[in-house]
Amino acid sequence: MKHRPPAIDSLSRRSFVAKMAALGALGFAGAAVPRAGRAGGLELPFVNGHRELSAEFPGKGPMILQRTRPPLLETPFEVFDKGVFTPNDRFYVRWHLANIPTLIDPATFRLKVRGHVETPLSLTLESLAREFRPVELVAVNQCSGNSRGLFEPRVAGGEWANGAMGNALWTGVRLRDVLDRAGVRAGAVDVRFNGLDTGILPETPDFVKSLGVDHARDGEVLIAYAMNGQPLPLLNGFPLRLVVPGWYATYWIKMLDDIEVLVEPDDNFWMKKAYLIPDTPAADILPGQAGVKMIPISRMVPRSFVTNLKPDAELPAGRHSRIRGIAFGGDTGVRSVLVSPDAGRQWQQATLGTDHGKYSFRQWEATIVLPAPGPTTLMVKAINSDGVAQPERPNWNGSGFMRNVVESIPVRGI
Ligand SMILES: Nc1nc2c(c(=O)[nH]1)N[C@H]1C(S)=C(S)[C@@H](COP(=O)(O)O)O[C@H]1N2
Ligand SMILES: [Mo]
Repeated sequence: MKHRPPAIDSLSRRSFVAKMAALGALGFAGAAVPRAGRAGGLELPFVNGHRELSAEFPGKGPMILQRTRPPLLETPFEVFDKGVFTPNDRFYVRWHLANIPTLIDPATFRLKVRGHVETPLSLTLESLAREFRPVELVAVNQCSGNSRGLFEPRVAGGEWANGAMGNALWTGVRLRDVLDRAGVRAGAVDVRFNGLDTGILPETPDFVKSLGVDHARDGEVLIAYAMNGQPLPLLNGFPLRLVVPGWYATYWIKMLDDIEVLVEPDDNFWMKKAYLIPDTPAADILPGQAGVKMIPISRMVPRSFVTNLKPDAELPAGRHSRIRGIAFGGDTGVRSVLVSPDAGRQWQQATLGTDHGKYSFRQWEATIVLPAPGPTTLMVKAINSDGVAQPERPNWNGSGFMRNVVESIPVRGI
């Protein structure tokens, strides 16, 4: 089980700012989209699942190419077997709008805080790193549509397999501390976040998201300037991104440069039209079900995966096999992980690895015995600290959000 990635202590914050400055000027002078070149292909487990691997994006190793512009890059699943922290160069990427700055000068970059505040702010990266207390938190960033390609019946959208998620140590400052410096005035309702990316057409709604003012001030939401001890990769939001622990990544605004305190509920397109889910447990409805109340997506639900076996792996029947994987509780920690060697007839407890905090991936391992030679199904199920278990039947909705069914892997006893 891997150790923590290097953290940034207060003494090294000064040199960290210098490192960001150097990166902004040089490291990102390339294009946000690759020129050409492929690193092979692979099959995701659904119809039309063929994808190319690309290692041509700035700051990224081999990634599953879902789309080039704006980039949608999926983490190859074997990366999750290698450690509890997802490396920055293998961390998935998702953007809505195609104009993504490729050159950001950290010396002139400013984070603005404005709207219903006493004192509007325009903060340099240096003042954020030096004048506010640094905070560290390990948290899973997962796209609302992670695993959408596995929905049955199929739904439209980015056809991800299970790799639109990652776990990192985030370093930054509390959003609350920044809001407090500006002084949120009485009557504030929402806090809206915007990044530097824009659409190509003027009519494309800018990608902005909001949190309720109490959530924004809860002390857990961070403005992060580092990921696993390094500046954020350009495509993961250099130089600043919002980290909203336990909530789907749509709220984790990248290249964050503008925070606006609102006196009205935010009714922009991305809050009121997009990223809505049925107001039912795990956003689950029947295909075709009408008249369902829709609400903005918010908290994540528990999930777990086997990482050291591929589908149709062969395991010795009647003898011990070690299996391992990752789990996360969603908006809270992992209470337990259960595995079944026989398609859910019997379940046994897995051993949990190091606890990196309730919003982190949790590694697990177990010794199982396949009952007999021949095909069987391994299953893994997480139960979170609130007692919420993954469902045995897949949850479904028309946007392909929040999939969290108990995972099944066909294997063969030999
Ligand atoms: N500025 C900006 N931030 C954004 C987005 C975006 O399109 N623009 N997409 C959001 C969505 S839907 C997801 S899933 C995450 C993806 O984060 P990642 O690319 O760092 O993995 O970024 C979020 N933050
Ligand atoms: Mo997303």
